[in-house]
Amino acid sequence: MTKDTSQSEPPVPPVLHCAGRVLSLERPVVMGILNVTPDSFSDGGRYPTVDLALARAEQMAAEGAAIIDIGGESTRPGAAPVSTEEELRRVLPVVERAAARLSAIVCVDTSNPELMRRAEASGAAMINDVRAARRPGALEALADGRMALCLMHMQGDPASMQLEPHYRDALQEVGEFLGARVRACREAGIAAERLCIDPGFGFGKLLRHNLQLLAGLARLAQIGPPLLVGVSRKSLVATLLAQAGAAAGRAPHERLAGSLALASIAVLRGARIVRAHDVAATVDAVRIAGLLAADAAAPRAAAGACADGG
Ligand code: 9MG
Repeated sequence: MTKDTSQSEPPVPPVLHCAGRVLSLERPVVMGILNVTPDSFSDGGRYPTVDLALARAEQMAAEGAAIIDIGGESTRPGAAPVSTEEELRRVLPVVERAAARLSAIVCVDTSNPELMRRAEASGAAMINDVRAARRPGALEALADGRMALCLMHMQGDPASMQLEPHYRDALQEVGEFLGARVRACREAGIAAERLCIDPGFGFGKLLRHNLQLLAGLARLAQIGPPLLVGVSRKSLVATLLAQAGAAAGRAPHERLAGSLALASIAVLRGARIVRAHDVAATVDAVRIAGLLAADAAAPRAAAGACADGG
């Protein structure tokens, strides 16, 4: 699963090439979530017009999101698929206006090759694909363009993925899957600098699988591409809170502090991009975790940064 480090090369600063722009990941960044769906689990139906969606994108960018992830198909457990026509109708007008107005990277959360092509033409610079470019035509659509791509692991599909997730060794299998998808992208002609990888917390995983992945994030980070992690408001947060003694059944909007705790742990274990609903709070958490992660890697640099602040 890991990179060959026997020939020691100087460390390459992590970057993501996004349709002609270079996003530095030397410090971890936040990807703000914008669901333009009627049925997403936490914020479905909140942005029914292009103007409302754009206002939310602007707010997240102002709060420090480096990437705005716009999705028109709910991928929550049990969600039904959406037609191509409907997905294009929901997403493209928002992408076009967001890309024209914002300096943040505009990303589209889709597995649909037709939307991938149309998104780039509308100004998107990144695709977030929970199916890791496995739909027929997806690799070709991406290879023909210059957008960055997030390859996420999911066992099964959203309609049935939480019914019976099964792994011999979740960390090993997710790592092998992500490595294989990176190779498939490279063979299709997609440059390594355009890729990031994501273990897909909650996508066909029970609590014990999510915890194995969280514990093993540093190993996944060694596969090569920058690591993206999404835990924001997920049921994993509520389950862990209940196990730790909090009241059971925390609703999605009551999971902020727990989400920040997990995001910070992810950054300390190597995540470079954190996908989140609550951008301002996550930016602060990720800044501190990023500073401490840098400190662990090169103690004197961060110690200097903390010199006059206690
Ligand atoms: C769309 N979506 C929902 N959860 C996600 C996660 O954890 N990672 C990525 N890449 N996308 C997600």
